[in-house]
Amino acid sequence: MATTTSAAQPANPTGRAHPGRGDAGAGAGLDPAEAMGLDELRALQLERMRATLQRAYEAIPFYRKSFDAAGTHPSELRELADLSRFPFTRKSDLRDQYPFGMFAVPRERLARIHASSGTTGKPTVVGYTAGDIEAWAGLIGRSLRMAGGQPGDMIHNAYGYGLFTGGQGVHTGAERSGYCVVPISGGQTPRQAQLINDFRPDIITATPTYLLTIIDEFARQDIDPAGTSLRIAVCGAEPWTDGMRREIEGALGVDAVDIYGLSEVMGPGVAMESAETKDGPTVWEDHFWPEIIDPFTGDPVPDGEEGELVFTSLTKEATPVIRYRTHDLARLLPGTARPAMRRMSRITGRSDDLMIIRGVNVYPAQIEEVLFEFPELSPHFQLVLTRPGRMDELTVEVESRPGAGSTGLGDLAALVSAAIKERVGVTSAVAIVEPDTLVRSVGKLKRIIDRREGVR
Ligand code: DLL
Repeated sequence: MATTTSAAQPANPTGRAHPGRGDAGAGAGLDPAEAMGLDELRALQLERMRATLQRAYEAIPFYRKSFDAAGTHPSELRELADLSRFPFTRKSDLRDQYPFGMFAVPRERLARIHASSGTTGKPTVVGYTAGDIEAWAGLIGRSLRMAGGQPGDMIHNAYGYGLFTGGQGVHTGAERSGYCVVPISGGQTPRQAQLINDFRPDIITATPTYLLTIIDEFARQDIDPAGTSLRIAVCGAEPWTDGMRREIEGALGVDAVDIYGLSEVMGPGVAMESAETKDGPTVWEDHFWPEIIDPFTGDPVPDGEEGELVFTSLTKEATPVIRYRTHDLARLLPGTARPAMRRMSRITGRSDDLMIIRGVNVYPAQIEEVLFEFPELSPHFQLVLTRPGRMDELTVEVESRPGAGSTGLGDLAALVSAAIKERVGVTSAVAIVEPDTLVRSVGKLKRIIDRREGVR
């Protein structure tokens, strides 16, 4: 499948060491599962997978029906590889079971409900028992430690609060792990900059594009972003590239690390990148079993090859998911920060963001990588799709950096367009616009503006 995005390379452009801080690595303070050897981990996963399949089959009519229809039964799982005999779960299945049809526990055992917004139709609803919340909190605690945090640190939490799992998920986990949380949520950007300046937090949690918006706001308030108290940025909830990492690290003087998750599987903290290795998120495999499949045939593909990420929850009580298709494209890589647990590459893209321009598959992250090679261009861009005739056309609208001037921008646009053609293979028009003219992110940014009549 078409992609040019490479795995994250180890990078520490700030070169800042944090004596006495940081991920404990192979040392003290790890959860026992983080330090397990491969055999022990596989045995735990098999035991948990069996129990999950059994519970799903007994308690959720949807799973009983789908296993029966596929001619499988939980007793057929003798080894982990047998999971491939079980059917996938799709987002549409969760929608069809709206609101509580995927719940394995009675209403009275639920401690919380989240839901994904979903741009069309009904939201997907997920539930958590008190035990699920505790497990999630533990994974957030682990993830923050992996990012270089430690109890006592203050977290400025700019993920949105509400039905979205980002804000509340990070909040509960951080609080229970001994951190002090500032629950600012997304939006009110002038106030975000002011509070970071005044409260002096150690860690910021935000989508990478919203963090860019906050960085711009510092400039507007004459605050030097590199002079803030922040040491760590925990960014996720949308695709981002190493170019974006360098931008954020360079502007704020932080370690910027990648946190991955999705509401159907839990929320933030399904996988987390180590600040020491910066080589892609480690999947917390004692709680989630990852697979990569060919998105067209559904066949498993070997580790190291790109395909669609699929997760089976191993411990979830309220809404266990079996072989949930994420639509996220990634590769599974050998463990580094936690040797027995596999890493995932950065998400190359999700099928919802796939643009097919004159037969060429393009994801926004591929364009982002190219744009970061031009120092005159800011990280603010959007992709506009039009269909003036019979063919789709792509226009890359990108802001110049403040101070880049406006002379020669026409030549630059032609160079950028040529670079995109060469690296991504797609023909695009490039429009370089004035600083501060494109819409800013307050959470997950909508990169693609679809102006094609009658499409979608
Ligand atoms: O975005 C959960 C989350 C919150 C993750 C805060 C990280 C930080 P959903 O709203 O259900 O949940 O969206 C899940 O977002 O399938 C990916 O397409 C995308 N996504 C999440 N994390 C990353 C990441 C939350 N680190 C969907 N890189 C997923 C790329 C990500 N894409």
